[in-house]
Amino acid sequence: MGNIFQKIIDREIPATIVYEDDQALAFKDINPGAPFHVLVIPKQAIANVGAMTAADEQIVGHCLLVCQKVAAEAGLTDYRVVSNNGEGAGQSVFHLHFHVLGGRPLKWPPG
Ligand code: DGP
Repeated sequence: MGNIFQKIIDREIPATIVYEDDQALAFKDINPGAPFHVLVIPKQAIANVGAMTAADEQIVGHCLLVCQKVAAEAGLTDYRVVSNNGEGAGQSVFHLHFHVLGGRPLKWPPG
């Protein structure tokens, strides 16, 4: 049981996985917003940045290093890492995830 990302971790639904280790998983976003759009998630269930506790510092730092790794492996030097926190900010899946977007010019701020 769990949200859609837990099902991806558990291999109950398919995803194009680009990186995995004991703590984190990275897979292609099903609805890409850029030529490169990967989601990096902790295997541990944390709803979002707002739900983090001090105990989650290590795993979230690890996820950011995975963001760095998948972007570098794709040959990207310029990319965006973003995490939507709450429905009003565009969060639709309540399992912490970092979007890694690149491969096109990225304007700031996003809409
Ligand atoms: P957010 O809106 O920030 O919570 O981002 C959720 C992202 O998850 C969104 O860009 C689409 C993606 N997504 C939702 N369901 C699936 C799925 O089943 N597989 C994959 N690969 N991505 C999904």
